[in-house]
Amino acid sequence: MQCKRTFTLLAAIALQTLFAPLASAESGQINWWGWRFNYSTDDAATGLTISDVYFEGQKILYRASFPVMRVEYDNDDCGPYADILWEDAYLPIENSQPVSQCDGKSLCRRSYDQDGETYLEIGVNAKLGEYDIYQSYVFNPKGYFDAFVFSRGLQCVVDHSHHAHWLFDFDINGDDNDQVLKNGNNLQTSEFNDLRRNTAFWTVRDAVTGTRVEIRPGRDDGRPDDFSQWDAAVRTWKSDETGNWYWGPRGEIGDLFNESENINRTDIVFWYVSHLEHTALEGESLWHYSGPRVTVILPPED
Ligand SMILES: [Cu+2]
Repeated sequence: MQCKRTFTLLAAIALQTLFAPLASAESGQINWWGWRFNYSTDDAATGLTISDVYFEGQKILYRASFPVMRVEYDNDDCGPYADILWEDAYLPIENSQPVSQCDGKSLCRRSYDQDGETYLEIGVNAKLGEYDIYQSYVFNPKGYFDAFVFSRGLQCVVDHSHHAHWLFDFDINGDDNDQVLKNGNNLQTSEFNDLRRNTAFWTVRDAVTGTRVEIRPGRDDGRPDDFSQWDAAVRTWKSDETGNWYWGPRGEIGDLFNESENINRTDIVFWYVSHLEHTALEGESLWHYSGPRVTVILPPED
């Protein structure tokens, strides 16, 4: 009996090794409760991206991506780091951490009910050094989605902050005629940096159709500091400003591409930054998460 059990165990390990899910890029398409989009981890080193995002047949985003998470340790005891999610970092989820239903998969695609609401989640699990990182988008049929990043782990047992950067390349009803407003009424005409302290939410709308989105901070999006000084930045779209992160751990989005160019009735991109403080005392197993909510608001039908 002992022998047989040993054999079974060894066979199981061998099989597991044989069929161990390799880190590999994945992509696909989703059509779910009014939402339609493509997702991919193939795109070079910008985490899980969603592209050609439509809600109720209206184009909302060309692409949303996660180019970098900058990390600063107190007194530079470790790092600083520019954590970039890419193919070789993807690892299968284990022990339902941080989400259930996806054990053994690095790309998690699931739907679930919570508090009477239905959600669709698409996320990717990764490990970079000692960090576990899970980056996801969670959609609701009412027209909003949350962009999340979960992280845990300690590269050094020292207090530090993670600064997660999302790049939303909005194309509301196409790439022309987009406008950006602060707090729902304050129209912006040239590129700017912003703080949640000063602006509660941002609107991106199509000036012709009136279709719009509101971008609102998540509950735990933290505060900027000297190392990462801004919460949001809006720029004119340019192809060479919307791909990979080339600016290392100390690259400050507030200083990048800020040339006071026109952002009224044109193609724009929206950078959003959350700041996760992580104390050494909390240990390496506690997950932190943060990220903004994007809500689509369609104009009333005639
Ligand atoms: Cu941390």
